[in-house]
Amino acid sequence: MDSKILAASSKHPKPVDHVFQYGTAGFRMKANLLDSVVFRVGLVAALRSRKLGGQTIGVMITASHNPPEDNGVKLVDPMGEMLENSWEAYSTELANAKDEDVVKVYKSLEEKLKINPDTASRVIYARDTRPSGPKLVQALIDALDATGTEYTDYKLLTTPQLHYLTRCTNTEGTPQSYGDVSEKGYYEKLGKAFKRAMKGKKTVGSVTVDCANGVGGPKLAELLKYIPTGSDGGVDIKIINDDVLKAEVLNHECGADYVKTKQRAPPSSKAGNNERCCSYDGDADRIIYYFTDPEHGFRLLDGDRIATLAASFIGDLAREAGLASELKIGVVQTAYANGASTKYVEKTLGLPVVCTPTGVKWLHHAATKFDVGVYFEANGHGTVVFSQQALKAFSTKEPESPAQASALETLRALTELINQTVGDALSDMLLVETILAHKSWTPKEWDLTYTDLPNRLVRVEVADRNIFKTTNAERTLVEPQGTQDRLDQLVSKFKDGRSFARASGTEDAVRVYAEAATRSEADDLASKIAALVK
Ligand code: NG1
Ligand code: ZN
Repeated sequence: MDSKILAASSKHPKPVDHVFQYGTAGFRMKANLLDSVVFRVGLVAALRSRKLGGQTIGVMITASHNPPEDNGVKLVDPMGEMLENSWEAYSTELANAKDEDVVKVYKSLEEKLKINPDTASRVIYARDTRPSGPKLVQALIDALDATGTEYTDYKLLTTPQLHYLTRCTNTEGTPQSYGDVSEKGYYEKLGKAFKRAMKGKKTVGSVTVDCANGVGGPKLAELLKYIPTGSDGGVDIKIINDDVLKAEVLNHECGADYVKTKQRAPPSSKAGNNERCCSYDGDADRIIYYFTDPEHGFRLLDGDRIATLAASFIGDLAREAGLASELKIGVVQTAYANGASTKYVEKTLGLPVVCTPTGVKWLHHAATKFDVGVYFEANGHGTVVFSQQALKAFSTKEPESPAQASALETLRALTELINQTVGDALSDMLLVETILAHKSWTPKEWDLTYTDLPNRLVRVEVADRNIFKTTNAERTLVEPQGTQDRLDQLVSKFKDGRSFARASGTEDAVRVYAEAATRSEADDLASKIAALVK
């Protein structure tokens, strides 16, 4: 095997002087720098699979909301979760090895982790619509062939579809089976669960879906064949920005990241006042809702809104089902969640909120501590996870009334509708549509549940972002010394003021977030804190 790895590696030389890091979103950069990285990630996937006794590992080639010329690669663990933390460091180590040291580092990991090279290794993989994808897939295949790994190429998929398939592959034929191991199985599962959850209801008006000209477009079109639409009741979906043939339009002036950061609808959107709209990102693991209010203009319904909507609906159902005292329901957010949403969950919904550092893996992990854990980043990446106890309660509780039976049936349908492996724009959208249909809400009623505190997020270029060290889920700076005290003093002068600064994990910059009672105060506070950290 060593000579095979050596020969294959020579076809994928590492660009000199480039330092790679497996970050919160895997490896991500300009696609022309990624060839050696993807090859070596293939080696890591083989090691990881062998370490786990031949369980299947997922490899996704995507750069999500980044521009079309970028690409990236990330690994998916057997149950569809993100790669275990310690393996991020092994991936980084192998990605940065000199060409002549690749086999040596591979062998040293094998030895250190006590991996038996004779154990079978299995991988499944997919990519988004970027033109650089097929060439990078070849680099991956070369690594899988060199390591004697069995593999299945799922071609084009959304990131959450690959997470789904990874879990299905590893649970096939067991009592924990997550669904049929095929792309069709994914649509069938969602379609069936959506019909059950909707109970013949229909959403008010239509929803316009901006697919960011990414892989979500064709996949949503496919999903529509499995769900009730238009005259059958259900949901009336209008797809826009679904051009995957012109590479340059991917994420260009559209998509969830554009809408969230620019706080405006994509210019291509023709939706009228009060019409519900949503945007996916380039690999369809994020979703953001929005609409135009005739009085107040553009209104964003972001990840915090989806989390509060889901928590409120599931909390009500658990009460109606007589399970409220048995099940711990909670919401997980990051420090970027709007303070008004946190207050709404704690005070109005009466549910606990946990704050974790940025990065979905932290949120996901914290959510699994609840029986029903709702987690979302403000940017629209999130889902709901259910504990074994919750699943058991939903399926075994004897209903004492037709109302209880109905609530239990809706809860069971939701556990099938929600992609519990990872944030999933298609599944999250069907969840939101189900809740709005049950409540007969337009986006206006949803928007009225609470009022966001005015906030500002600024990106500050600094000489060295690594000097900024935080604690308390990134809300408190421990270094540079004294900075947090000065920050606190500035914040104390603002009504409802809150602010924090942390080094970005994906960009060479420090991000400053500030919120306060009014727009001008939030802006003022953000610029004062930005000046402080500069
Ligand atoms: P960084 O660059 O570490 O702030 C950003 C997003 C995260 C997350 C990651 C991964 C903000 C403020 N930060 O992280 O929420 O999505 O990218 O994509 O949106
Ligand atoms: Zn994404």
